[in-house]
Amino acid sequence: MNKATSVRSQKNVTDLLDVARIRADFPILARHINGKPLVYLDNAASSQMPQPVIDRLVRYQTQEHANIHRAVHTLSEHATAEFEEARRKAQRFINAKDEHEIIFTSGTTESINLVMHGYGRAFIKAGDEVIVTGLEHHSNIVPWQMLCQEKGAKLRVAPINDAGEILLDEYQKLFNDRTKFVALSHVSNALGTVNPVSEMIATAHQWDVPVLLDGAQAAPHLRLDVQALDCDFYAFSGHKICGPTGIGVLYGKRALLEKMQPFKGGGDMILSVTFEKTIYNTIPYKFEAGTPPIAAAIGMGSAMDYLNGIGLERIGAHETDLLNYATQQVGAIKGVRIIGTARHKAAVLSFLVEGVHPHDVGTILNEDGIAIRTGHHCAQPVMQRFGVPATARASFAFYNTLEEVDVLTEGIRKVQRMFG
Ligand code: C6P
Repeated sequence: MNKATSVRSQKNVTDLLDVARIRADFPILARHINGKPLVYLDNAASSQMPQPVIDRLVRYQTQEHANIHRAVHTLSEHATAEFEEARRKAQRFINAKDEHEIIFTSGTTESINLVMHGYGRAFIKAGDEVIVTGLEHHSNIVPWQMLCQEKGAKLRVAPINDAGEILLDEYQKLFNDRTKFVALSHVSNALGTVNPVSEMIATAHQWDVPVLLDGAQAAPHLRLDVQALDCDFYAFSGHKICGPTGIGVLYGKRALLEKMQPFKGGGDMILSVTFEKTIYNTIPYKFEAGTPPIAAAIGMGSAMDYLNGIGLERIGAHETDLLNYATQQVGAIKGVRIIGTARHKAAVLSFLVEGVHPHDVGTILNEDGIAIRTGHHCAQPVMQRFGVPATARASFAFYNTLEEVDVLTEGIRKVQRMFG
């Protein structure tokens, strides 16, 4: 019996998820890379797409495509209905109160930029303060830095400890009368830390400060409930939840969205236009200028159906098993250091192999068909905090197996052998 099988029988993972059946839904997982079976462990960058989602996209493109919200012909009315149904799927996926609180964007990055422009530029002024944390992806730093530069506001950063957890005391101490916004990751992409966001939101709300959650790395792994979280904004991407690229969601509380400025001007975001004055459309259309990514939105809705069909709880449980097993196996290799050891983590294992640059680790693993990400993971401040330029990062999805963790572990040993 190999190591993975013994762990699996101990943990009864197969009772939770029929991974073999699930893998059969993902054509790309049958590929060989460099003559070896693909071991895809770069899911935090982008997850793979199952056949039902691919089929949905093909059906849309071959049978249903037309522009939406514009014409009375059958195809346009049908495409409009499917697009709006995708909005309701997104609403249910995160348990938003109202479908009008769901804005389709091109992804997490655009969602955050929309809030920066629509809310930040309208309501944050010189001397105000915006809080982020030391765990953020550049997408949740740079827009707020740009805003602060433009307005003469101040960016304040909640620090993290050596495990990669936000120091809650320090976070709380940052609040004062000048604090006007908090932007915070739900799950860190570089380390996998799951942040105590409910507690952090409650603190911000005591000061009457709205909170945006960057959910890019939470949406694939956790059952989301924006009403229970009571966040003011929530952002995530379709391509990390087995959907297409070029689509994402911004959730915002109705009252906030209604008082925000549009992000982009153009068709569909207006009720009327004259050369003197434009009256903007109602939410969410006010924020969806131009022809949206219709196929991608419908495809993302189908991906949400697929994940719901398996169950986010079962997905999360299997990924926890994978992460625990990987942490144990990779962590046991002499000369390997795990970066990010928070008590509460999701699906991400960042590590360093002593004496080997992470890019070399990634290149050698790729020779054996193992896909991981190496670099700063668009989170340079996290790297700076740990005093490293880069890490190697394995990130898991529900279709990964314990046997694949063994292949990774053996791959890392091979890297060490090659570097003596
Ligand atoms: N992180 C990763 O490999 P977009 O590119 O807009 O879909 O998502 C941006 C983004 C924002 N926040 C977090 C926490 C993220 O992880 C990401 C994307 C990928 O970690 C690509 S850099």
